[in-house]
Amino acid sequence: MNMETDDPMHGSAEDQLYPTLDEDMHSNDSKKHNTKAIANHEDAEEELDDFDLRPGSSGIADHKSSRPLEPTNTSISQLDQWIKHLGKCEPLSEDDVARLCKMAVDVLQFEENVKPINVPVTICGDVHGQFHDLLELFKIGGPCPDTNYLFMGDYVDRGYYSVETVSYLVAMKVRYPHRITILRGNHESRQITQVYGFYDECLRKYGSANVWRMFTDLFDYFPITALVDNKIFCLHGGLSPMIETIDQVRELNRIQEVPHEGPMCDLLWSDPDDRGGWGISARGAGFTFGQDISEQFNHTNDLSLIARAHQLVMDGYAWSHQQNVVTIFSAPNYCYRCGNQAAIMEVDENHNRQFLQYDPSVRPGEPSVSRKTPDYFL
Ligand SMILES: [Mn+2]
Repeated sequence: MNMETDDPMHGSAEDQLYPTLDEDMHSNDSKKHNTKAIANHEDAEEELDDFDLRPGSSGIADHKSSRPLEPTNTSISQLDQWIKHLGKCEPLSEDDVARLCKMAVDVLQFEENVKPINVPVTICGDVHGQFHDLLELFKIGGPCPDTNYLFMGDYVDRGYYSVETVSYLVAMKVRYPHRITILRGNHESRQITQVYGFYDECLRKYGSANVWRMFTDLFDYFPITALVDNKIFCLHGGLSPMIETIDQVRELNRIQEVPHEGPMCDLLWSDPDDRGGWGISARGAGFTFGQDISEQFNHTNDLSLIARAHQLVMDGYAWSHQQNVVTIFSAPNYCYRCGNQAAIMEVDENHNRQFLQYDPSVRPGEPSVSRKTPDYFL
């Protein structure tokens, strides 16, 4: 399978660490800013200082708890209120985002780099700020906490509602910490969000970069991989030439901005490829890896499958490497123009897998659709 030939948007819908200047998802103002920021990589650090990029500058992690946050009646009713508000696609106030992010630090800081997860669980790919489609996802897959969810990153950028999308998922995470897992994608990063939309959206909706600073500080705490019943290794991007065993992932220090290279970068940026071995990625970060690499990794770690997201696939899911790897993409009609279906993968108590595909959410005034018949059993 070659996902690139399937992809009508190849080149403009694929993330780049250092994108070319013909990216077209931005306003003129932000384009000016971004052009300046990325015109010369040597100057990038100077430019970024303008926005006080220092991790921790939001203060959300200044007073971390020494043990996981225990929900109280007060915090539960507060969270339920926020979830209800966000469910109408209305952003929280800046003060409430600060409260939410502080609570989330005290949940996420205690999660492992490789988050253990039990079946049944429903595994989801990129959402990218398409808030109405996220609500559709929960309709198709069943509401949380009745259904357990694992999201594999890329909540922000590209779509118009990154603020509402990430606020909603983080609020759900704090409200139901044992029912939903949110991994980090390559877009959950200070650098990438300044180029692909989340930074500009925060400025537009809040009038300052404070909310962006809080969320990007929070992203440093997101776990980077998950392991479903010791059999399905889940992550945003793919494998790394520096990682042979899952134990090596456990040893990484993940509480930092996504680095430009190295194992943590690769896990969030790499892609499977038809070519064998390791290859240079056109994205400018991570690697491509062949079937030989996936088979070896699954054999070494006694895995049945690598589940990952990160690439647009027209059916919402796509197998590669003779079913050693599956790609799941959960943003239908990506960027509101790619024409792709979205999918999620349910894994039941017996490890049966079932894909549920869906189209863009129906907007007010249009007829609603019911849960689709699954098209695939294994
Ligand atoms: Mn991605």
